[in-house]
Amino acid sequence: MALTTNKTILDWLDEQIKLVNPKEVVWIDGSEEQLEKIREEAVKTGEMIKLNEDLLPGCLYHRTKPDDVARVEDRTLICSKKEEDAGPTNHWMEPTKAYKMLYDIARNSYEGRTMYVIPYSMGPVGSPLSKIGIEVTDSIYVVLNMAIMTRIGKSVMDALGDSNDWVRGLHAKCNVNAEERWICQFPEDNAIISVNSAYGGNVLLGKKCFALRIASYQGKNEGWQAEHMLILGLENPQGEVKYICAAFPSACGKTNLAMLIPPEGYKKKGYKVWTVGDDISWIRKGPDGRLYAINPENGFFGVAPGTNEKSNYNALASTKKGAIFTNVARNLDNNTVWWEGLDKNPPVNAEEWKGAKVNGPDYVAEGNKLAHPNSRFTAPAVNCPCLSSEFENPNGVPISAFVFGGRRAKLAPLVYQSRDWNHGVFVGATMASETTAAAAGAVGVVRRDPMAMLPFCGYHMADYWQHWIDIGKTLDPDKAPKIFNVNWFRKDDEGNFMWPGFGDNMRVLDWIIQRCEGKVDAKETEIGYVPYSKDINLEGLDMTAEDLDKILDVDKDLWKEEADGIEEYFVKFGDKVPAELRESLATLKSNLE
Ligand code: OXD
Ligand code: MN
Repeated sequence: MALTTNKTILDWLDEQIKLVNPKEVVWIDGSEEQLEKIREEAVKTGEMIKLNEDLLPGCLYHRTKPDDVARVEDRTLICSKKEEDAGPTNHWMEPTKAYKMLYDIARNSYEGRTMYVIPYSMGPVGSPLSKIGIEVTDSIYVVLNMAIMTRIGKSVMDALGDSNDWVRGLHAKCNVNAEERWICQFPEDNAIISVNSAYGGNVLLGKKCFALRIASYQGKNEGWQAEHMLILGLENPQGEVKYICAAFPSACGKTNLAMLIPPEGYKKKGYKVWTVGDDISWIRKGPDGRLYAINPENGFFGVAPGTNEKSNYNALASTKKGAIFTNVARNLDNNTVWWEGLDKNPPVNAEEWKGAKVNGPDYVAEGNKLAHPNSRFTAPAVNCPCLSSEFENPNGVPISAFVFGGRRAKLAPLVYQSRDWNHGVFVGATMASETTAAAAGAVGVVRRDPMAMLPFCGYHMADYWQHWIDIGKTLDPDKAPKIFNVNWFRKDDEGNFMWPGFGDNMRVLDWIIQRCEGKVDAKETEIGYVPYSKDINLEGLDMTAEDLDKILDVDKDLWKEEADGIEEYFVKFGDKVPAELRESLATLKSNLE
């Protein structure tokens, strides 16, 4: 039975039913009873495997098709009426053409199958910062993942009432045919259609499709921001908590930073880090004039390889119950999971991610991977030992600092602060990361990824920069978050990382908060404010102030090359580049003269 009388929803649903032609329609009401029945069915059909009930209670295992293991950026389209509104960094298709193409692919594709209707809320149900979506899907895997990643069910429909402010999402697995796989966003219609995939980022429509691509466009029109940012709270020994939002491209340790465990010395003094979110922030000005952020998600869809007790104790702990593992390896002796970097003992009696039974140690020694490099865990946020008590706060948390970061072997210092908001926007807009050996292609090539939003901005990137500038104009400079850049990845001439990273990044966050509180001075350089090495706490680290100075150094020649690179990058955006960003570039250039 329908969970709503909202006519806009019922009419839309009728159209979807006529299109895909399911054998039955099941509304997901959010009850544990219904979810348990669905889990049982998934296990019965073999779509999911139940893992060891003692070691991983309530956890399920799933494999996707080997050619359906990651987001597909070249098949992800922004379907705005005008191509120029999608901008030069997005793939675009005219909406009428896109709808026709997608309807032709999806038509009758649910034949003999069940249509699940998932009402979900991004953000706490009923919060003024939250938004609602409906995803219809023919995948049980999607239902069970959405049940972890979002708030679902009847209460969501009650909160929406008769409103038309909800995002339409159609997912059709079809034949999971890579040649006809499309992930399409229609920002002007509040609509998403995803066909021929069953992989997380392409099919959990609340995440990248809604919470970033559609929401970034909504935010521009409604005066708020959807950002690819973690949110963490840093508690000092007096019990005061300051919140930071941080954006990093993939493979820069975002989930690890969100769940950081402070070094011993800090822990002893009483410092703590609390996680509000690990991937996405929705940000809006509060009544006191400060910016407030919520995490629209309700779980973590994290990369498994590399996650271990040491690199991210809290993420690992989050996966111990009620989680879903996708494309990792299975240990057949005890029916648990394994991935590269979990520990040094690949299971002997193993099933690799595609399902072949192998001898784990031999298989790994031959240079194979037991888990897919992009294998994932879907873990409920409530499992996270360091989850912030503000996680459910409908008003969000007040943001003291925005942090941008990337992987730069030689260029960016460990940390620097922008001179002001507009310069901070320039720092975010021009951020870049060097490609690693983990991905195909040349290593060490600089890829610009503005605010880490390159694959996620639902409209013209330069208009998005302008939106950042415009937000800044509405803020009292004393209340605006301060903007920083970090680089955990500086290397010496021998190619060794110069900074220990992980928990020790706390030392940098400490400096950032002290800057926000006006408690510490900084050195004015060509690129912004850089710490005096004496002001970064090195207690307990095998590192001298001289070592630190090397990581804080600003190499003028390299920065001149960088400024030229930025100038060249801006050409792509023509006269749409906000004047404030051009000014920042001009200032950078003249500072480097
Ligand atoms: C993610 C991503 O999965 O950014 O969070 O790709
Ligand atoms: Mn992400």
